[in-house]
Amino acid sequence: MMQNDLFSSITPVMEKLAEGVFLFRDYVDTEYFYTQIQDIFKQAPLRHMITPGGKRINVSGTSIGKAGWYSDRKGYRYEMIDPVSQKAWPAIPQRFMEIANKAAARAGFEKFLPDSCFINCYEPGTRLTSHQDQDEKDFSQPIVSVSLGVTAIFQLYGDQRGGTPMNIPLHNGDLLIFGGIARRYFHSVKKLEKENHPLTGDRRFNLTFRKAL
Ligand code: MD6
Ligand code: FE
Repeated sequence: MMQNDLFSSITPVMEKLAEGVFLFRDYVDTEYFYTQIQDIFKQAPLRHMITPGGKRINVSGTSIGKAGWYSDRKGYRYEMIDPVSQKAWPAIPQRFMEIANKAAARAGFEKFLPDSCFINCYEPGTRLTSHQDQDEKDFSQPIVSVSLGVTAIFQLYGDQRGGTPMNIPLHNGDLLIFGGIARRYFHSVKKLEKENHPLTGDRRFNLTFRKAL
């Protein structure tokens, strides 16, 4: 601990972007997160899932935690066993839990204890179409998202799939909280531009911490 460091005691800035939506810029230790997810991918590889309608999801993903979000012809759901590795999903690192929990508490969501974290990987040109996150049990719990690497534009709509969104650029290290009235809002991620980031190359990673069960 740097007890005498003037900055060590300063509380990170939290911006309120809308009712239920909070942003902490440059909040996490991205090298630590990136090292951890590389290790996770060895156990639960990134994969392209299939929508219930049979479309390949261009953004690849995997999960950590007790439950992992999954999609195939049978539907969207949470799975306790990774259908690819046939093993339990890797555990959420303790430090990830602490970071998500502490930020959520600052935003007014006490006792946020995620049991699932979905990790997305965006390659240049990929995007995430407008959706609601509604496969979780308890909507009073927020979702906490951490972005790594290339900047993406996160688009927040309302109760409808389209319309004019609020555009939120998410940079390396940013942490976004999505709860309360906004928990069921539609949102999307714009097509990733071809850029180079020192940590992740041309890719972007996003981790979404949830209380799924
Ligand atoms: C992403 N995020 O940022 C995708 N969902 O790559 C999400 O879909 C998301 O960031 C719910 C709450 C926060 C999110
Ligand atoms: Fe989402």
